[in-house]
Amino acid sequence: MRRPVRIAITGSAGSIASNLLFKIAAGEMMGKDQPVILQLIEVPQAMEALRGIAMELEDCAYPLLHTITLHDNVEEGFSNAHYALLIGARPRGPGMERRDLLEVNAEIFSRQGKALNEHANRDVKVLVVGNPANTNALIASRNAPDLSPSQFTCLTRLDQNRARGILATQTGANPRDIARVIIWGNHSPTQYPDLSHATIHGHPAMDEISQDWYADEYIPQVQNRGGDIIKARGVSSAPSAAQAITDHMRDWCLGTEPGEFVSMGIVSDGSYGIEKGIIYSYPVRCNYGRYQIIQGLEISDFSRERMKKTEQELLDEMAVIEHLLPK
Ligand code: NAX
Repeated sequence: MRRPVRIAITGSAGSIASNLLFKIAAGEMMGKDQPVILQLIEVPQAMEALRGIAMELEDCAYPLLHTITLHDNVEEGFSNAHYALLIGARPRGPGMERRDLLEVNAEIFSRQGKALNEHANRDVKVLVVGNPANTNALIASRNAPDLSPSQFTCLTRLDQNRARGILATQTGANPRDIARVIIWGNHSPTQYPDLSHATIHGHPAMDEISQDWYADEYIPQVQNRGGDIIKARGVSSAPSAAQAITDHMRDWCLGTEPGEFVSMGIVSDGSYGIEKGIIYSYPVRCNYGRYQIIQGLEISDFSRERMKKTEQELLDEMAVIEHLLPK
């Protein structure tokens, strides 16, 4: 048996984590031969609920679940973590402006970045899920000067999975036969789900759908899926978010399928003319625990306009919190 890896998770008593923890403990994320130590982190008021979740995990008697530890602070919770899943965030309250939301989360993610810098394993892989995910990841990374910005990612895999699922339903294909769907930019309604390079059974996906359906129905449907789920269920996506987190981390750590690429929010190196330094969702290929941006894709004017729009939103978000970033 391998040595166990340490996975720290904030927001561990929340809806997403309540689905995710059981998948991790069952080996769906790190592999069926990889024992895990779960370092579960919550705010002090939620520690009792967290104890309940820990009891349920224990009651599943998972062979791969080595140890569970519970923490009401990130400094202790991130200790020696190989992986950090930052799910907890402050939701938008009544009367709260987007600016207030960005600023209050900036404080939370500054502290988490500092704590990762001081206490986590030097090779820690970080996934930010809590919204606004891209900008929260940027803040955490900027507060961790001893870690590489490439260690910080944010979740856009849920958007990619949604884009695949909706296309599968429309065309009657199995999602497994759909490849190379891309999400560019921000995890927000400005994101751009791009099918120009996507394939179904190896043939161009765009041959199977009309341009009008793509532009007028498909793109807005993917962009607004999160809001539509809240309207329908009264609660936000949780099982699908847990699946996407599992997919993101598994691919990052164990590698992408041959020939496939996946979308991850990562620090921009200026590829495709996007501002360097922001956290932007790109198509990547992963191998040996590292990711590489897919280069050389042809970008149409239609795509360029949408990629720029979502980039601009990220630049605007950064402008709001810039004064809170360490110099
Ligand atoms: P819940 O409100 O069910 O759970 C959040 C949990 O985080 C709560 O238990 C809370 O006590 C805890 N928490 C808050 N601040 C914390 C802190 N500083 N340290 C530790 N724990 C803290 O929300 P849930 O549905 O689980 O969603 C969590 C976050 O994911 C939200 O910000 C949500 O907007 C975001 N999402 C992001 C997605 C993405 O694709 N990037 C998709 C799903 C989801 O909407």
